[in-house]
This record gives sequence, structure tokens and C-alpha cells, in this order.
Amino acid sequence: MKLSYNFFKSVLLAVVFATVVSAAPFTGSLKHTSTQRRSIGNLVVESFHPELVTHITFGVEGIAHPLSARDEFDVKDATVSFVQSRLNVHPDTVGFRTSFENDVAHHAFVKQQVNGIPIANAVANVAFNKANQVVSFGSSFVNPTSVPSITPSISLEDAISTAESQLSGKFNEHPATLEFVAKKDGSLALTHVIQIQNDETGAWLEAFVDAHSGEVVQLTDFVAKASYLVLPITKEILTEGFEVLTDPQNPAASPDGWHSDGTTTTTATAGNNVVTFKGAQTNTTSESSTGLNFVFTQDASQAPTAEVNIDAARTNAFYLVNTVHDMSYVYGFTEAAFNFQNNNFGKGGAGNDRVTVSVQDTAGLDNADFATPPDGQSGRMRMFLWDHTNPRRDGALENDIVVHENTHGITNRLTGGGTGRCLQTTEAGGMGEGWSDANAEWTEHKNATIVDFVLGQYVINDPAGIRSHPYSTDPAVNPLRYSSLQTLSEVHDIGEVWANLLHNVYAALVGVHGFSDTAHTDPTTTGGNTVFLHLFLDALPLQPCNPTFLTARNAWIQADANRFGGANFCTLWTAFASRGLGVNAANHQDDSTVPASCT
Ligand SMILES: *[C@@H]1O[C@H](CO)[C@@H](O)[C@H](O)[C@H]1NC(C)=O
Ligand SMILES: *[C@@H]1O[C@H](CO)[C@@H](O)[C@H](O)[C@H]1NC(C)=O
Ligand SMILES: [Ca+2]
Ligand SMILES: [Ca+2]
Ligand SMILES: [Zn+2]
Repeated sequence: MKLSYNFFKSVLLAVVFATVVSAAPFTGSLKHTSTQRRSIGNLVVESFHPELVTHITFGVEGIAHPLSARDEFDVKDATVSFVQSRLNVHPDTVGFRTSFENDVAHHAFVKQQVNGIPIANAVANVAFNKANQVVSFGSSFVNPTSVPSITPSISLEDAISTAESQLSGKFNEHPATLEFVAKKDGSLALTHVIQIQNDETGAWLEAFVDAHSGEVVQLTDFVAKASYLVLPITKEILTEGFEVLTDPQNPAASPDGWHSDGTTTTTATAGNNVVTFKGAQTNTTSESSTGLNFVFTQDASQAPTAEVNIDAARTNAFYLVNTVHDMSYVYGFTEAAFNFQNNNFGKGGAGNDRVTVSVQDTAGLDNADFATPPDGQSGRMRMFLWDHTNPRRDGALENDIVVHENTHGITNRLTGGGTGRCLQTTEAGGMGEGWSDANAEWTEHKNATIVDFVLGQYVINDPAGIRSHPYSTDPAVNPLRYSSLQTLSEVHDIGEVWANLLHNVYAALVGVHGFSDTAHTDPTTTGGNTVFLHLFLDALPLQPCNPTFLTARNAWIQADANRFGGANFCTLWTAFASRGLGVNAANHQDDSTVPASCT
């Protein structure tokens, strides 16, 4: 069955008309395509929200509706007649749903219907001012290309069991309905509409199960999205601006989100991967408003210990450590590879070891630390305040400090099989510091331009940061080489040599392969930044317990052989050799030789 009304044409005309009549405030027409993709377990549902969403406003005076001449105003009749005339559709297709009146307007809501059955995603709303003139009209009505039989061929019972098994939840007994869903291809699907809940995960979905094919064709997610006011991980310093990020979690890494371990669900900065707190582990930040909103605006004029600033710190650290969890997870730091999670979802490794992050820990000042016990015991991060400024500054708000600390957990777990015992020599511990700086740097690259990198400039309020030199491809800016180890004995100093080597490796790989914007969440991208992070994580379990610069370099070369068939062999050797770590380097003596095949 094909409907003959030409919605698109009439709506366009309506817009033109509206611009003519309203010289007053007028927002025009808004069109957008919206397909919402949701993955639940193995099921992927692309929910369609009609393409032509019209919204027109008519200023203070408003415009007349077809029944304006009547003495009595009846909101239902006025609404139906207005929508019918506006969209040039048969009155039977306009089903009045509900209305309410407040002190300034009368709001009415209608649904499109076919053969008396509503189309769930085709609705309209009309608002009248106190003079009963139309002041606003919104519509997502559709012009269906085909309509199926309105007699279901699949029973409600069968549809319920399909929805329960595909969406991992239970029918909640809320009365099911029969409604159409407008699909992207223009057809209508007749659907059983069923609410499914899962008390453990907190999921609460409305499933539209095709009453002819049995397929779940549309989903409504009733659970509000989590939002966090944070400094996005790609930003170095606060002046780049906090943002509200909504649902930043990667379901591939955190299948139950950041606030649930599959059994316990919280509305605070505590979840399966991390808990951030002050003082006691129970002293977390609770959502600022229901629906997992964590919006706490840092007040830089107040001490970091002001309530709102503590909340901002716990929120930012929670976001960062979860983001590093999700990012490193998709590159291989999984449950089986000894990562930090309470629930491992049966995927191997030891659980009950989420990272605990103590913000503004009073054990120290002007620093931060990370303890990595064996797999199965929580990693412990402690963030301290910095007293180079007044008011003091909070390390939990400097992203590269938090990522640096978090990376200690990754390198200590991936080297030597999860014991936490294998970066103990001075040289290996030094590389531990270097990897942490290099990963912090990696997270803050925004594009293929290779810029010098400075760590920790916010906490000490100095653009030079807390290391001796910026990491740079320019030896005049950063002169550190393998032979610098001859005179260095402190782990952070040694780390600077390794981080600068890795900065040059990174620059070389991006020079060859370019930059992938989505590398943080997609390890299948092919940019040099993606290649770098793969090799970074892949090399860690390849190197021996307590590696040296030489064995760590060899692990990178092997990691490239394993994953890329040695495609980057010469790029890597050339970069390492450029800072003295060539094939004949030994005993902290530089060598710039590359393998013969690379000359
Ligand atoms: C718990 O957090 C609040 C801020 O939310 C803070 O004022 C208080 O000092 C913390 N308690 C401890 C024991 O640190
Ligand atoms: C590339 O990123 C750098 C910071 O790393 C920034 O200064 C620069 O403006 C960016 N370039 C473009 C084209 O976005
Ligand atoms: Ca673990
Ligand atoms: Ca920084
Ligand atoms: Zn460190």
C-alpha cells in the first residue's frame, strides 16, 4: 500500500510561507538525518529517526489555524486541523495524543497513524499562545513507501522471548503495544513494543520487535547518558577548556560502562575499572544530577580543597583513568593480559584489581605515584597537590600527569607477565618513566604535526614543565642520546632519554603513515600514531624482565615483525639509531649504524 500525500513538498512550502509572515523572532526550519546505532552484546540495532524534522516558530503574534474563526477554542480540534492542513494529510492520519497548558502556552502532541495504528517515530507538536494562535510547530511525520499487514504473524509471547534473549534482560510487564516503526528505507514495520529491564546492569530498553520478521528493528534507551565535565584527554592544559563529554566510554573495553561491574552499579566515581576518592575509598564524588551527570566547574580562584574543586578533580581523574583503561584495552591490555578490573567477565586474568585513585592525597606534595602489585591486587594511584602557586594546583587536573601515572600500571603489568616485578633495575625503571611520558604525549597529539612535547607545565605554572628538556626531533632542543645514560642515575632522568627516543620513533612513524584521528578508540586504523601504540604495547611482553634500552629496542623491532611483517623495520632502526641506539650500541656507547638492508 502506497500513500499518496506529498509531505516533503508541502513542508517546504510551509517554511517559505513562515519566513514571509514572521518578521519577528523566527528560528527557521531544521532538517537532520538521525540514525542511532546501539550495540547490546552481539546485537547491533540502528534506530531510525525520520529525516525530515521540521520545526517552525511564528513569533509573538503566532499564526492562525483553520478553526481560528470559531468562538470556542478546542485544543484537540485546533491541533488536528492545523497539522492536517499544514502537512496536507488526511485527518485520519493525525492522532491526537495529549496536551497541557502552562502560564504562557498550550502544548499539544499528536502522532501519525495508519489504519488506526500509530507510527512510533512519527510525531508532531503544536503550541498555541494565550490568544490561541499557533506559535510553534514541530513534525517528524513520514511519507511511507509501503505498509505491512496489520495482523501480526509473530505472537507477542514469541516477540517477548526474542527481546529478552537478544537484549539480555526481562520483560517488565509494562503493557506491550502494537505500533508501526518508520524505517530508513521508507517502509513501515509493524512491531510489538516491549519494555526490557536488567536489574543488574541498570539497562532499561524499549524494544520494537517486527511482528512479521521477529527482528528487533528499533530501540529506545530510557537510561540517561553519563556526562562528565572534564579536560578531554587530548588537551594538555586547563586553558584549552573543560568540556562536557557524554558517554565517553568504549563499549568494546567497558561492556557495562564505567559505573557498573555487572553486579554493582553506582552513581559515583566508582566502577569496574577505577574508583576515585579523597581520603577514604568510600569518599567518592556522586553524580551532580540524576542520570550519571558529573558536572562540577573548577573554581581556579579557590583552593583545590574547596568542595567543588575536589569534585572536579575526582571527576577528571575518573574520566582519565577509565579512558586510559579503554584505550589500552583495545590495543591489548586486556583481562588476560593482567589489566586492572574488578570483574573480568570470564575473559581470563585475575579480577578485583581496579585502580584506586586517591586525589589530593596528603602523603605528599609536588608529585604523584602509582604502585603496581601483581595481577589481582588493585593498582594504587596517589595524586598530590602542587605548591608552586597560590592557590595550590591539583595534579588530577593535569592530564599528562594522570596518564603518566596510569601508564606505570600498564608497563609493570605487561612486562614479565603481571608480577609487577620486572621494571626494578635502574635502567628498566628509567624506561618505565620514559614510557609513562611517551604515553602521556601520545594521548595529547591532535594531528600529524609533530610538535615538541612538554610535561607538567600546569602544576608548576611554567611552560617549560617538569622535565629538563621538551621532547623533540630537534637535537638542539633536546640533545639527549643513548650515551647520556653514562652520566644519569635517577629514573626520571633516564626516562627522559627513553621518552625522547620514543618521540623520534613516533615522529618517524607518523611521517610514514600519517595520523589517524580515531586511533584512541580504533586500533584498526592505519596511521603512524596507531602503529606506534600497537608497537608500544606489543613490545612490553616481548621484552625480558628488567629490560635495557637495547632489549627494549629489540622488542619494538620484533613487535613490528609480529604485527606488521617488519614493514617498519628500517623506519624504527633509523629512528633509534638517530639518537645513538644503532645496531652496535652497547654499554651506553652511541652507535648510529642501521642494518645493512636499510642503507
Ligand atoms: C571527603 O570528601 C569531601 C569533599 O567531597 C572532603 O571535604 C572531605 O575532606 C573528604 N574526607 C576525607 C576523610 O578526606
Ligand atoms: C595540530 O596540533 C597542534 C597541537 O599539537 C596545534 O597547535 C595545531 O593548531 C594543530 N593543527 C591543525 C591544523 O589543527
Ligand atoms: Ca587484573
Ligand atoms: Ca602538560
Ligand atoms: Zn613516574
